[in-house]
Amino acid sequence: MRLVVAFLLLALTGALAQSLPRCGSLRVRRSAHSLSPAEWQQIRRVLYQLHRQGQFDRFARAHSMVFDEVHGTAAFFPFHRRFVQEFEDLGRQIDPDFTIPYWDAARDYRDPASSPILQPGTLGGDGRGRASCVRDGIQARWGSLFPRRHCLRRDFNGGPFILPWVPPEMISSFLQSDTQLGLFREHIEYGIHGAVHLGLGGDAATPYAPNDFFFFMHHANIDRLWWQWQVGHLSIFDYDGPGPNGEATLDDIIPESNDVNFNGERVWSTMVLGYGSMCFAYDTAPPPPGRYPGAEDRAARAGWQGPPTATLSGASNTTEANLEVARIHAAMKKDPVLKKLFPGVAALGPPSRGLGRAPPAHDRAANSCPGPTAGRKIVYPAPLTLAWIEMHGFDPKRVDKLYAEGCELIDQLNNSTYVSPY
Ligand SMILES: *[C@@H]1O[C@H](CO)[C@@H](O)[C@H](O)[C@H]1NC(C)=O
Ligand SMILES: *[C@@H]1O[C@H](CO)[C@@H](O)[C@H](O)[C@H]1NC(C)=O
Ligand SMILES: *[C@@H]1O[C@H](CO)[C@@H](O)[C@H](O)[C@H]1NC(C)=O
Ligand SMILES: [Cu+2]
Repeated sequence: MRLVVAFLLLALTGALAQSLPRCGSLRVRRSAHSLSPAEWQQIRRVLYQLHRQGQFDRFARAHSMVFDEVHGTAAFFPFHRRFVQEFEDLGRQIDPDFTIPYWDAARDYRDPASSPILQPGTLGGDGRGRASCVRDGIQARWGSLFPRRHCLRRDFNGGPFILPWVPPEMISSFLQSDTQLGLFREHIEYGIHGAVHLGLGGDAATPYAPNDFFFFMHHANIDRLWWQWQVGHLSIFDYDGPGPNGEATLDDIIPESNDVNFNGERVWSTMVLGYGSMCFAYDTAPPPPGRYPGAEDRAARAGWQGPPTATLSGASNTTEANLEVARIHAAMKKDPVLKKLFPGVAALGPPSRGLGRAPPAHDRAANSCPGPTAGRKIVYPAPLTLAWIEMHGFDPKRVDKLYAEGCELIDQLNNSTYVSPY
């Protein structure tokens, strides 16, 4: 009997008992907003080769094959982390410096079509003509083979515009207040994840979205947010939600297909950046821990360095994130209800601790004519479409409930002294 119990314990904790070697070198994923024209050209050259090799077709097919297993389930985060890394590795065989930039899409949420990432020198804009073919940017006039031969398509969801995405403040609130990874996953998946796919339209709004390189930049960003959540919360090994056999576990196999196969790798091997094959980090997120976290995870985290706002804000721009955090901190003095929505900011104490002095809530930007980004009320994100909800098998009532809560959060901020830097 005792032997059986011991065996069961071993089976349960087996995954966590293992550890992975530290990466010899780390590639640092940077914000796409910070890349130079020359860097975009460098990316274009690598993508051109990957396209010729058929990798885009392969990844589009692979993503379609596992689609139901990796959306609306706990596997959403680990699968996409592993999937993007696999693609990045292929790019590095062509150019050892190749790194997938992340697209901090929330920064562009008010008017996404005017994003610097959707211009002729970057990803290019809306599709043109009857078939909505992409004609500019680093994938101009590309053909795709999956699911059948077609031009790479984009079809913005607001005509020539893209409907608003999710404001960074909302993501900041999720980062701070979601104590369950499962809830955070829902907030991200029904929020910024879906908003960007749907906003671009065309291939981006289908299971074969990897035809469009935006997919990898978008998922690198989703991955950055997951990492921030992992570091900012109780354990970077937190994993819950629907799995292949009921509740998900770290021993689940990462969903794979013949096209992109991970040799039966388990979810746990993706959990810690900087270890095993997860040899990447994010320029504005906390760096990998100094040693592989085990049961003593919390102790390992205590010595963790990073900018104070790194786990409090969904935004990657440190200047803006600092401003956001300081302003929310100032606003919650008058509107204590904000403390529940931003517990991380509330816990900061006087803003002198690492944040710099809080700027007055109503500074020049707030009182002068609103510029293109400053001093305006936050706008609501566009809701997911019913077709998108059905394609993913989400529960529409659940999606609507979380959406309504998000709108309440915006109302709370709009009704406070808070002025958004975005
Ligand atoms: C960060 O935000 C500030 C203020 O909006 C802006 O001036 C700066 O260019 C941004 N930095 C990057 C790298 O985008
Ligand atoms: C807006 O803020 C004021 C003052 O803080 C408060 O009295 C009022 O109830 C708030 N309204 C809403 C809808 O939250
Ligand atoms: C906050 O913004 C939303 C969306 O624009 C708006 O409907 C709401 O009335 C605003 N609240 C305040 C207090 O301005
Ligand atoms: Cu996906």
